[in-house]
Amino acid sequence: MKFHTRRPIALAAIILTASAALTACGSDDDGGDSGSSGGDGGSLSMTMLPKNLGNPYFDTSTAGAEAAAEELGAEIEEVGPETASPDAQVSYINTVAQQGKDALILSANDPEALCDAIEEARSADVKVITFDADTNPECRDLFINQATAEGIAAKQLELISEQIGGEGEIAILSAAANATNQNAWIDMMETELADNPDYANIELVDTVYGDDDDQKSFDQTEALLQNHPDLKGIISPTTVGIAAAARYLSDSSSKGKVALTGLGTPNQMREYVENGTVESFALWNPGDLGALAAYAAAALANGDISGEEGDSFEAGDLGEFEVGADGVVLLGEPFTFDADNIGDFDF
Ligand code: RAM
Repeated sequence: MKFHTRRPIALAAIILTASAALTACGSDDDGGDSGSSGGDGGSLSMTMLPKNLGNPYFDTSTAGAEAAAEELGAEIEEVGPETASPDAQVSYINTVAQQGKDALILSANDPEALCDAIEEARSADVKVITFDADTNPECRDLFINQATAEGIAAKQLELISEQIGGEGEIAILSAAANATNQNAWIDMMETELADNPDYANIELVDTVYGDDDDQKSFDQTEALLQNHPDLKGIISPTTVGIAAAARYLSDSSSKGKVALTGLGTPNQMREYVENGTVESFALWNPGDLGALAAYAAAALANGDISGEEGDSFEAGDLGEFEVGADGVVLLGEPFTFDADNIGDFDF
């Protein structure tokens, strides 16, 4: 696989605007220069708990959080299960409560199942910040949202529609069946498919789950193609799923005939864009998402903000952010990657 070094980006203003956050790539952990910080981090201690370990998306979000923690003078450690299941996350949350950490930053594998453990942690004075995949809002202090669910759903439909000429059968290859983030995006896509006349000739024929496991996602892709011989396109709103589906398609007779889009990391998707399996896909910068979560965690733990709507805090080079309704802080908008720009990104 080819890894491109991120070069100074001289792209059109629209790209810079849409992806201001994307330029601060989170693929290294050198912490950068001393810049503005989100507060006097002091000896804050934080734990980062992704859905599971071994997913490059979360490697990048953790690297972003580590860089932010370094700038804040805070300590951060990453822990997590092998599989993306809620049960597997509970014991890590219990440990954080016992350790009396200042903050827990987690991507939740279930909206409800973690709430008891989180409540224990919060009553032990741990600030709980979800990022990437939320719990029910009342369970946590803040949710750091990568982009609006509407924006993420709309982008994926726009891309698949372009790629299949606005008509035909499509299927979704998702992550785990109870993933809050993917389920919110899928709900929005279903609504948009039903309501938007532009999509009147597109039919969603199946939704399957690869559990953010590479092999299962690969096998589910094969099954989708076998079960739906007229399939024109697949949307995979998970970086694990889209990479596995691209690998399957690129070696199959469906390459170039069945379109594939969704949410992927440029480093995992580069070879499939370059070999013509995939035309375009979308994402945000997971490094920036992790960094923003760490700055928000520090601002809460330091008492700079309480998490009320309208509170604002500094997030280093990412700038100032405001807490919106339901304790949600929004990173930005999804960004589209294709053959013309994929060489500019390294994460
Ligand atoms: C996978 C995970 C993550 C999701 C991305 C798009 O890495 O499911 O939660 O946000 O895909």
